[in-house]
Amino acid sequence: MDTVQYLDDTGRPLQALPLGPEELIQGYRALRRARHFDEKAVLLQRQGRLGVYPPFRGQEAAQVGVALCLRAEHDWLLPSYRETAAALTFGMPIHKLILSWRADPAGWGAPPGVNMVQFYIPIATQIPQAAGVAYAQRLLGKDAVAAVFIGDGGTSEGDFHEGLNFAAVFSAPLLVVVQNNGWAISVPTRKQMKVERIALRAQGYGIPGVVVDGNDLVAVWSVAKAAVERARRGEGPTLIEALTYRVAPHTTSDDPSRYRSEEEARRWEARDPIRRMKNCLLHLGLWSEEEEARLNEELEAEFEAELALADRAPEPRPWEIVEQVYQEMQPDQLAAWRYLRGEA
Ligand SMILES: Cc1ncc(C[n+]2csc(CCOP(=O)(O)OP(=O)(O)O)c2C)c(N)n1
Repeated sequence: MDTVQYLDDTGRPLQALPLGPEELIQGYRALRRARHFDEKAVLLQRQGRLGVYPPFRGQEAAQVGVALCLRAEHDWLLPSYRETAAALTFGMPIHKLILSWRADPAGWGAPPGVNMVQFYIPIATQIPQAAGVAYAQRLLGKDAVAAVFIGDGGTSEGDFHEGLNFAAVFSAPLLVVVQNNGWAISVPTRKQMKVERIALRAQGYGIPGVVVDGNDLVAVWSVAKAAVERARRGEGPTLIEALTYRVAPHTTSDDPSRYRSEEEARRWEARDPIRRMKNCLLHLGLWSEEEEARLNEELEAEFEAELALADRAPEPRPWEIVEQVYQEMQPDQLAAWRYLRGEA
């Protein structure tokens, strides 16, 4: 299968770009904002101010390109734990994301006007749920779409296939974005499947499958745009495979040197999505080092203000741990809740 690509590895356009100057700059700023969050989050985790955190370094374009096609108050985003960049670009406030990765219930749930479901930690359960959310939009007579993300490893799960088949059969307005980052923790993609490309599987469900250079923001954005338009027209789901790489460890608790070569990571770092996009802008005369310095200051100030907001949030109370599972607490939860409150 051909891979959709607009920029070469250094960021030079390979063909006429389908995005205007304003969109290109908006996209670059979103990429930088995501990277800034990720770098800060890893530092906070190292200081013990964040729980276990799954970094996305290297995967910014694959997430940001999709989120930029969606309208937060109209469409739906169902991210896995890896998609903080998508959540941020979609409209989740930074302090909420910080609290979320502190496992503080105050960070869970999206504010009004941001249709995002909390990050999924179990693998692949989000796919059938996203198919349902997307189908519900049709039943409600809206032209809203749902976008769901999964990793290459997650596509080995039954839920992936069930969800895709349901979405295909019911023409649900769904984008299924597989971030193929080469690894499911320590298991390489070649041990997850016998097909060469995950996008080939789309044929088995009777829907379009597209392979895109996941480190090329222009390519991801344009592929996602086409899939969103198709879904809004009522033509059903698209399976997008974004080829990318997890430069960072699987989580802050992982040590990738135990299973992959440093040389592999270095090869991918040379294809960094942010450097490519910056070079593209410089090449087109749309960016300067002064603007870069201003952007850095802006991002730093924004993050510091949001971090202060997160730090001011009240400590979660122990009994909240059982409060948010069911609409009504079950008898054993009620007992635990009373115990934690010191009432039993
Ligand atoms: C149902 C389920 N099984 C196992 C796990 C443990 N687990 C967490 S991440 C992971 C690997 C996922 O790899 P992939 O889908 O490629 O996503 P990536 O982390 O690379 O983005 C596994 C097996 C889980 N969270 N949920």
